[in-house]
Amino acid sequence: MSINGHSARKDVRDSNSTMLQEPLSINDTEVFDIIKKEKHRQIYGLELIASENFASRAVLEALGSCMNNKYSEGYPGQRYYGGTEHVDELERLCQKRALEAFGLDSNKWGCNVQPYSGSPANFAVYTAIVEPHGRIMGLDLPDGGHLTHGFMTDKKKISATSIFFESMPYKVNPETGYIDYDRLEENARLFHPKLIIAGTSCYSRSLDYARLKQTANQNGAYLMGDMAHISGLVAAGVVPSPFEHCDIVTTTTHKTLRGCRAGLIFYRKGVRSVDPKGKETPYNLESLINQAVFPGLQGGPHNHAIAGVAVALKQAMTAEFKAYQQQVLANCKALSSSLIDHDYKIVTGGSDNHLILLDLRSKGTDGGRAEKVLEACAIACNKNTCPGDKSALRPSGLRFGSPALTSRGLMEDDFKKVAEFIHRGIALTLEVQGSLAPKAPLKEFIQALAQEEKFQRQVAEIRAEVEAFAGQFPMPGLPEL
Ligand code: DSN
Repeated sequence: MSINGHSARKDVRDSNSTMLQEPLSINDTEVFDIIKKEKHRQIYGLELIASENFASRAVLEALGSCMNNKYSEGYPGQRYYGGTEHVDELERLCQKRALEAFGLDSNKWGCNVQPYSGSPANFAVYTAIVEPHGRIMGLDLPDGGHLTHGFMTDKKKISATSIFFESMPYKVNPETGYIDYDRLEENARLFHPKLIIAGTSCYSRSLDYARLKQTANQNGAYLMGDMAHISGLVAAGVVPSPFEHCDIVTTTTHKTLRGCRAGLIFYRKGVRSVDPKGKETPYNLESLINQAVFPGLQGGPHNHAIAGVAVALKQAMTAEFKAYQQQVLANCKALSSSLIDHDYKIVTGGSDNHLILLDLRSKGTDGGRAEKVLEACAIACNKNTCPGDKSALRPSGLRFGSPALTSRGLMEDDFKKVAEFIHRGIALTLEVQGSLAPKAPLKEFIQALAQEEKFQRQVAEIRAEVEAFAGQFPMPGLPEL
């Protein structure tokens, strides 16, 4: 090897080492700058999206660790790769903490911690226990259910759940906003589902799990709880738990549970039923669910995410976490009652959990327009259909949640202030709308908001106050990113 050849190899090694060791701020300023802008948005904005939260520094450190580098298809003790002794230890720890955090006996429950998130977790359960074109009933998306619970429209099957399985939704009563359990029971008698889903994405009341289990039993169906939105509240024991009545429970880990983005599937073990002659039928969920996750649907588990989830689950068992969840409920009630004081209608009249759904029909506007104005004012929330909406294309409501801002330390009085900001944003929405023809499309509304000087002035005024207010509260997470 020539001297030159040697030095060329050394150059390769040095430059490679530089690329591998440089901090993000130097190595990729483009991505770094985008992250900084997003961090600024999170610090100086009001994050009211009900499914979002701020993960802790420890969770983000685990997520950004070397656990990202390891492949480990299979399960602890039975992997398709070598070098898995530490990821085995981590996965077992995460499983143990998952059961402990929800007060579950390991003889009666198991947990698969490998799902990449909530949607894959749900699909894995369907794949495990419902045959192709088998029947599933979940709360309809426009009524507060989730896409993966089987959403389809009159024209199109939207969710893969409705493509590969037969889906019949259940609904809320359009007058009250509460789930119509009687109608669900009637329809289930006709449809004979294999699986009923007890889960929501936008429903501000606790589910009647006992009633849902009764309906499932009448049809020999499994009951699956999807507690993605409320799992932190369940772990803290401040809302009813799905575990008492469900056969299977799925969750994401980044909403009220405040971990990194991932999913969990809890399944029952032991005896499923005993017939009148005393013959026992065992649950067979453990192997079905594990096989559906891997090798059925997924490849290697995201070990860095499992590490982050394990950290979040440890935090979820603390007294501080329980106090946080109690505050999430108190703050949501404060937001709800302040908006009612400002003469807004809240679907079901209030909330038992971390979210509310504001019905803007009586105000003569809709969620799409209000969401745009609030976004311009640095208030993040999302438009949502209200019970009885004729079209999902023009949803009448706005969904607000308290978990994220509660993680930043806001208390009830702060949420009253948040309600005032929302009220000012909606008043501006009405003003912009009033300047246009009655049926002006959303595009025209957005144009008027962005181009009319008087509207921009008001947006800038509200935004400056929101930013000054939000900027006072500490932002959890990594110090720089
Ligand atoms: N995207 C979540 C939500 O906002 O409710 C559900 O997955």
